[in-house]
Amino acid sequence: MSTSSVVLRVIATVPGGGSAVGLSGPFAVLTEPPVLENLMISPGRPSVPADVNITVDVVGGFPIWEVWLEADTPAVNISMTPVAGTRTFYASLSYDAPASVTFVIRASDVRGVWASLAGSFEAVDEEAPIAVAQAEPREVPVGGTATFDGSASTDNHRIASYAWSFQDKDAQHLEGAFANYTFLHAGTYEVTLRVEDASGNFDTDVVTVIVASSAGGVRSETVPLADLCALSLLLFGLAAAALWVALWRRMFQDRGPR
Ligand SMILES: [Ca+2]
Repeated sequence: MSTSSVVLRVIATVPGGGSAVGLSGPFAVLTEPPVLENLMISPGRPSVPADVNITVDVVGGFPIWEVWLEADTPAVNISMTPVAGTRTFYASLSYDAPASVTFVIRASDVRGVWASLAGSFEAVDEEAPIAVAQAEPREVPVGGTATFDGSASTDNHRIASYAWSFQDKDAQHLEGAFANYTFLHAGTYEVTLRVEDASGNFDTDVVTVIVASSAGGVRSETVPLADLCALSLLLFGLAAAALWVALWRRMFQDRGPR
């Protein structure tokens, strides 16, 4: 316990100018500052968006005059609110973005004697974005250009990067919420969008683009085997029917009146 020594000097003056001086003491005067303890940050690792509650208990030999919270992010210097019937003071800070936060709490008693306590915490982003891949148009002729659109993707904070990837002979990579690409080969293309936030959380989505060999329709790169079989059977049937018709006509003409 810290003390200072104080001596009181009493001067008594009477009418007519006479006076007397008396000394009293020394007295021991308590100079110990208030104590800040039980600092609590809740939640301890806030995930944005989040409200962070900071509480501290302030005790001392004299009544507490005021308690302040000074933080760097956001830059504030606010008075903490006393909890009635306790020695606890609290304040709340809001975070929409990740941040490394440091703060100092200062408490002063009615004598003006004060003390401080420092703290820190990390406001983090642990929520992955939601990727939404779109393309316009979804069907293009060979030589046509499609625009990839990832602008409908969302995140609790913000999306830091958009990356498009697909295979067109070689692996193709494009960047940006919007990206244009001219297709030179017919086929069906699975275009993957990957969106990532500033904390490295990510999500993917796929949009399909069909590239037709001509403006009149979509040409497949390969014809399914079942379609080839069906076509062969049809041609064979037609040929057989034509042969039978020819035979019957030949027979009818051979047996007819001459
Ligand atoms: Ca996020």
